[in-house]
Amino acid sequence: IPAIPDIDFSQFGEIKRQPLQRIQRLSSAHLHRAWLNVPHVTQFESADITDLDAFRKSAGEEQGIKLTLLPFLIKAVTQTLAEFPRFNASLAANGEHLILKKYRHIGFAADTDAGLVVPVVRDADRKSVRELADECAALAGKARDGKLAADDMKGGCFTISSLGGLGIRGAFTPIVNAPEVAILGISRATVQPVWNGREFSPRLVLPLSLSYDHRVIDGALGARFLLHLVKQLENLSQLLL
Ligand code: CAO
Repeated sequence: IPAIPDIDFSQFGEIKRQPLQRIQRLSSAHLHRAWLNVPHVTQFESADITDLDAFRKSAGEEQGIKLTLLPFLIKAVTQTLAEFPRFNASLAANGEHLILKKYRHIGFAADTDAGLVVPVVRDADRKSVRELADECAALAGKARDGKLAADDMKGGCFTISSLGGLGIRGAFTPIVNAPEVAILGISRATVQPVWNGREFSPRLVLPLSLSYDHRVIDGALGARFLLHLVKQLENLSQLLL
């Protein structure tokens, strides 16, 4: 691709050169590769998580633990992947076949001072929400302390990038974490007036942004995946199975 010209910016004013940290250099190359190789499509949807959030808060209080949305999202994603195996696959390097994975390891993007890392929860489909919460907290702690081992970041099938904790409400277009074929972006849930057929009622609405590799997933499948995910998030008894 045509290179961006190397410019001496000091001709325009004072500058300071800041070397990138190791993780930033690695993720920069990785993201660039994914951006150039994967034809991305992003679809947006929202889920009514009013009931889920009430349950999350009361269960957290009851068990005396900090229960965030992330473990519930992982649970809903693993249940949805079970119905849509193409999202739990990778495209062979020669582009001639799909490799469908029978395991469901879920990565989540974690923001650290050293840069972006993606720890992976192994066999997330076989774990309870409580186990997922404990494991996410442990992995996020290791990430913040710069203590993740290479193995903690390997083998992911699907990634969740949650910016909700930062307070940003707008949807965004996450880059697929290739060789995975899809990634789910989460923004801040907000209370919104939702028409229930008779009146507007205040509901907690969570914005979802799903990016996928259009070589593997077409728009109709993307839409079905998102709608199924919404159904899982909105149906507590199903989600907690
Ligand atoms: N809507 C509303 N509130 C949310 C929310 C959402 N979607 N997501 C999190 N919150 C709340 C949590 O419940 C928590 O509230 P309390 O402090 O009142 O309990 C608060 O926001 C902080 O949550 P958190 O972000 O610390 O926890 P988490 O489990 O949701 O996320 C982690 C953990 C590791 C994903 C997160 O800390 C992080 O690093 N996010 C950034 C990911 C990132 O950089 N993505 C971009 C990658 S591409 O460049």
